[in-house]
Amino acid sequence: MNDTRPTLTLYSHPLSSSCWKVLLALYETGTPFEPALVDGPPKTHAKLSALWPIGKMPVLYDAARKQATPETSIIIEYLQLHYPKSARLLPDDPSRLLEVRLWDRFFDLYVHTPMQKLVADRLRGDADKDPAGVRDAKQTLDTAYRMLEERAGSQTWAVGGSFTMADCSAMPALFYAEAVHPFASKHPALAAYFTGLTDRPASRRVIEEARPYFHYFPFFDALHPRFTGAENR
Ligand SMILES: N[C@@H](CCC(=O)N[C@@H](CS)C(=O)NCC(=O)O)C(=O)O
Repeated sequence: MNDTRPTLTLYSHPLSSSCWKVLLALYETGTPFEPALVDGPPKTHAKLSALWPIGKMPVLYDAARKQATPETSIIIEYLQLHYPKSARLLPDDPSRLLEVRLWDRFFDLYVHTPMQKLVADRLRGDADKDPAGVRDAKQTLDTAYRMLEERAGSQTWAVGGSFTMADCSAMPALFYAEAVHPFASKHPALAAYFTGLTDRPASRRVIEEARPYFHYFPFFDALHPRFTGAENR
């Protein structure tokens, strides 16, 4: 009998912003995979930390190649290399590809990372708070929002007219950033881009799957009711 189970396993959690980035790529391209729930700190998850001792999720395991791939952008590039589907998230043109990589880095380093800093600080005890780090993170976000506002006015997606890896990166970063350090009221073009991102079926799916866990997010009250489901109650 043929084993029809997908060869790809994604070690992930439905609430994790980094996992959303890869889930979006998988859903956008219709690539079959099995999720393996990392319930608790990834560093204490035996299988994940054996595959990637750094202990951050997600990690993709490909049983066909017996290969583990960490780091969201590398996972997406791996998927495009070995599991190419009709929806392409990385353009063939080398100059456009470079631009996609730049904006993918931009969202990871200058939106996602400072957003995570603010979330982590909220979870820390009073003695461990880092006010200077929080101030720096907010400044980085403000600069990023200004740059993105200018950019969003002139194109539909992060890089031109088609949805790419940079948009997979943008969606979770902006989703949680809007709750921890809001941008939408001051940056209309960025807000419109964010609405376009969250309206995609793949985004709706990751949000839906995260909904049972949203109450663990320390800025839960700042999430828009259309995302938590409160709007429909
Ligand atoms: N650079 C990594 C970041 C991954 C990341 O920050 N993962 C978070 C979840 S959103 C994590 O595993 N945090 C647990 C920890 O740091 O212990 C990537 O792009 O994959």
